[in-house]
Amino acid sequence: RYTRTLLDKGNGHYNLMILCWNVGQESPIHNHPNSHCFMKTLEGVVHEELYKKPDMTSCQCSCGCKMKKIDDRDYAIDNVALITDKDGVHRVGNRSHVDKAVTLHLYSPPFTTCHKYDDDTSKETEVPMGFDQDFSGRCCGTSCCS
Ligand code: 2CO
Ligand code: FE2
Repeated sequence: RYTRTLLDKGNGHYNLMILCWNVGQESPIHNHPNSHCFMKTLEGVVHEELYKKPDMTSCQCSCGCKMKKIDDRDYAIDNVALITDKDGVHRVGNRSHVDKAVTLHLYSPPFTTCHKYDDDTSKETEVPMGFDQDFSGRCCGTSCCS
């Protein structure tokens, strides 16, 4: 799966992180609870699919209904995306078979769990958002960013 590296905790106001996407890697469909998610592509191209949850009152199947795709876009180097739960939920991935991708993410306020959504049933599951590396306590120049 893609890796998440924490760069800065913004005194508790935001999390700034780098995500690295190997060829073909993608996230599940997920939300960003009560937060603003800014994403900038630093290397490669990432693809975003934007979804809404289906209207469960008109869902005919007792096992649930498919997530509704409402948009689909590529973000090349320096392109910036913004998503909140009001806009929908999304899946992000690197569709290249050749090139890796690197993205910079700012989440304000920070969050530690999100929900993922099953493509076919829209079933929601809470998942912890872990980091593979945490550089937020590193010294930068003469001061330490704790
Ligand atoms: N939100 C996902 C994460 O922090 C990455 S997709 O872009 O928001 O792992
Ligand atoms: Fe996301």
